[in-house]
Amino acid sequence: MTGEKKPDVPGKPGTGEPTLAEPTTPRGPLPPDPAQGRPDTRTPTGAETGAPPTAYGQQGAFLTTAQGARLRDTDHSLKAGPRGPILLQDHHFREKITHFDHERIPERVVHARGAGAHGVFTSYGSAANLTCAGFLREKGKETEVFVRFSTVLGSRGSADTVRDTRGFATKFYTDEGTFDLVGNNMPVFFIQDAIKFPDIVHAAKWHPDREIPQAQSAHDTFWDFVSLHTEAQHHTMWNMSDRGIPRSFRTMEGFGVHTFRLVDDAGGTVLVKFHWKPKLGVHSLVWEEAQLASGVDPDFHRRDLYDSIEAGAYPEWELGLQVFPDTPEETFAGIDLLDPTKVVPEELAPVQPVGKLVLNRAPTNFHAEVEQVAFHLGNLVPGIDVTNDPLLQGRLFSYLDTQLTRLAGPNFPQIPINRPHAPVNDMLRDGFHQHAVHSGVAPYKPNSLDGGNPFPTGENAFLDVPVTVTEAPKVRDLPVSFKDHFSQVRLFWLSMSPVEREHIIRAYTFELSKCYHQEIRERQLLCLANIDPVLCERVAAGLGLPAPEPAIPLADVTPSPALSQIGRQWPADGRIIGIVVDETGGDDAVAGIRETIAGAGLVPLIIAPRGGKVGGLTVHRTFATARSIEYDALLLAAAPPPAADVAPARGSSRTADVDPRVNMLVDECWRHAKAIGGWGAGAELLRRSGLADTPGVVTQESATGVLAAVQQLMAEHRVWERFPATVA
Ligand code: HDE
Repeated sequence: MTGEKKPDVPGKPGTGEPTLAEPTTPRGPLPPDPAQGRPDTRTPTGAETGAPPTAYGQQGAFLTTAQGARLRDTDHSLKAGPRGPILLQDHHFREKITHFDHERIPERVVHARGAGAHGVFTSYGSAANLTCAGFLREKGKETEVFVRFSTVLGSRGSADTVRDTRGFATKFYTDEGTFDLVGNNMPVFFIQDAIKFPDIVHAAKWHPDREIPQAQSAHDTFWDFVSLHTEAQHHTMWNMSDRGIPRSFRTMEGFGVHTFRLVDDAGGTVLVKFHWKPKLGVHSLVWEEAQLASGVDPDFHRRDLYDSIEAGAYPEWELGLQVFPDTPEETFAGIDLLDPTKVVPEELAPVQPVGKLVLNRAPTNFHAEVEQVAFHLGNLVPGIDVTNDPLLQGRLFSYLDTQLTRLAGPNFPQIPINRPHAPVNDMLRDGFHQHAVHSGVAPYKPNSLDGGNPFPTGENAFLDVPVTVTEAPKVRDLPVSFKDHFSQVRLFWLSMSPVEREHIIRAYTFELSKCYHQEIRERQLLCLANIDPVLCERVAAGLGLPAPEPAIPLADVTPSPALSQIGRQWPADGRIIGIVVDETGGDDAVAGIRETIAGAGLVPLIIAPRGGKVGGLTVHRTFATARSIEYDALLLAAAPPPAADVAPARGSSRTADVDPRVNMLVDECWRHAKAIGGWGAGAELLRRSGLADTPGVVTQESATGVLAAVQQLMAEHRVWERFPATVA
């Protein structure tokens, strides 16, 4: 089933159509998709018994019961006469309803809302001198992967664009067993010891009495906890920064957070931190977009992931390593590598690329794959080992434990998405939902009855690195170095550009304004005072409170420009350009522009007064649905007049002859710092609205000239000059 080509549908690159398969593109029914045959429910053990695969899966054209008996009717329950009561004897009714009643499984206690995709990881071979893990060591080696992205706080049905940390969990199905890299889009965590995980999660999730707010940290219990528990301040500032509202999953960085240990062929070790670097660069929403998307399209990130895969604009990341010598102190440049609230600036330890991840296949069935996938930090392969980071150590227990309830028993590794691609020969037996038909009589060691099978081996086997554990008393404590809670928050703050700082100030102000308890706001201001006086004063001013003095000296830190998202150029692949046309479909240039955009690997969407076709062009969005959030740039090929059934324009009388929804779209795109271009009547509209002479607005007579200038602007993601820089 893997890698099978989907039938060609309109909307593929090179067809002249937009690269997204638009639902408005008229087309006949698709031919049967070979990937949607029977679900593959074989287990590796089942296949090994030599039984035909069909013995294990669903098949055939006819509807049957779960036991394979063909059915005549599934629309009517068996009744005592057409007007009579349903008979208890109706076995099909009872099977159908009972199964339905049990369709849902418990959602994850955290990271409940997610989306996943299949892909391939290709090793560059550059880590060959660091690890014996085959999937990293061998140049060109391809390994199948499944990745699940998630928000942390919200329930399964919550909105995608809330301010939150994002999960970035990757399952590598390597030849040597499954390796799970269960990371986040932020490199630090709220707590330093796993025993506090229930505390931070109880504080950050909804209030227990009313179960509000959903998927938000803007409430009293969250700020109560983080202001009292100052080791959370670093992660909190990452959440308040633009990293808390990613533009899409494919523009997020990923981090393993903890320090891991790599082992080479000779048993030599190094300490490493894992990084995922997105090909399209790190790119975030602006706050107003995030709020709009929560209403206009709560599935914004999920949709973007699947649309981009469908369009062939496959999301890509490079896996990189920060490498540190494995010394007894486990520090680097004075930074404790076991403290998960600290980063090592990339300027001190550059991220070395070791491979490439491409996501190229959406799930076939969301429940079977995205809901049932089970990640676990203990899924390690030879060549990768853990360290004593006390957060990591606790996670090693939690993941396996949580799956026992969530996936109802100990046999969840046999669920198709969780099955290793390496041969399995364990001595684990029985339990709920046992799919394997194990042969043999001696699942114990030592045995003579099964010929001593299976045999432990030293060949290519997992190695627990024999690190020396210092002779120390048994204590409930942490190292002294973990007590520095503020210096790296200041480092992060000072590494931001002015516009990013402005966003951080606004995020703190918004969130704290949502708290009911004055003492919580005041306590958080005390924390901000220890980070930076400007930050503290600005947030205090927004809250109408006095700014307190710092309780500790401000840390003397060197900023790390690599932490900022702004100031670099990125490829524009797969990004979306909206083109506004009128009832005529705009001028002749539109069709050509659309093809140029699609040919360059971007997605052109025609925005018109109504659906269907205008002037021979397929309409993808109408004025009724088009909002700025969807577009990375906007082109105006016309200045459409107001539709008869739309309320008259308000605001500028200079553009009152233009459809107010177009005026709103242009205003929104401008406010959200998107590149805007226009030619002909479109350019005239921009001039009349007073935007033509502002940064990032292109007006020219030639449509191709406009497009070229807009594409250039898109390389920086946004027209940052439009945001007033009030923080130096
Ligand atoms: Fe998790 N975390 N976590 N976490 N975590 C879970 O496992 C936990 C932490 C992360 O898409 C749970 O299967 C503890 C850090 C991701 O399925 C649970 C601690 C990081 C996902 C759990 C942490 C993560 C989870 C809930 C503190 C980034 C979603 C459901 C010691 C490095 C995986 C599940 C998916 C999920 C426990 C902290 C990332 C309860 C105890 C740090 C991406 O086991």
